[in-house]
Amino acid sequence: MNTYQGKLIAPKGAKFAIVVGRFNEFVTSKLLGGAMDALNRHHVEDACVDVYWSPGSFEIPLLAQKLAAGGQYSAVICLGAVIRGGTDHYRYIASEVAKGVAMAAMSTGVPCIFGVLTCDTVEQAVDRAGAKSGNKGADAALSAIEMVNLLGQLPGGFPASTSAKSSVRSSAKKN
Ligand code: INI
Repeated sequence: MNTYQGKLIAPKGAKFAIVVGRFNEFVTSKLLGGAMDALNRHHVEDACVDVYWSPGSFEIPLLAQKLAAGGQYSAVICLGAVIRGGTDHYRYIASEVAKGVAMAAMSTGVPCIFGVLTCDTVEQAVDRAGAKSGNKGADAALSAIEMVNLLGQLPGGFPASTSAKSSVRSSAKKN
């Protein structure tokens, strides 16, 4: 029996994009700090990371999709903070960003990691951004490294983004 599992080792030459929403920046900047810290601790240097700020979480999927399809990045780490307000607005944003990030990954073959907090209160968001409940930005960065490593073990190996690029090209040809 063969069992495959990603190690927390980024393959040499792996490049990461981080897309981070500016809305609730007091939380998302902490997620970004946690993600960078986790990447650095796992020997991913700053030069191998590009950070893109979107206005809010709703805009994250489009950026993630474009970056993943571009073929430059091994993974896209998506960070945001959606916090329930007095209306339903929160619910629409939360469901669109979750669906959109999943679609970006599925349509390109590049891991797009969901590090977007969806919280009832500001306190919950702060807790998950480095206070009581860890740092979900750091967790997202570790998931990204693990996925890049795991995809590298699949037939075809690393870089995973090469196959994504060719699948995007071939679907573009059909249209
Ligand atoms: N964006 C967030 O990232 N978090 C929120 O909690 C939020 N709320 O609640 O409004 C939010 N709104 C902005 C949204 O993401 C878009 O930027 C905006 O609607 C423009 O498209």
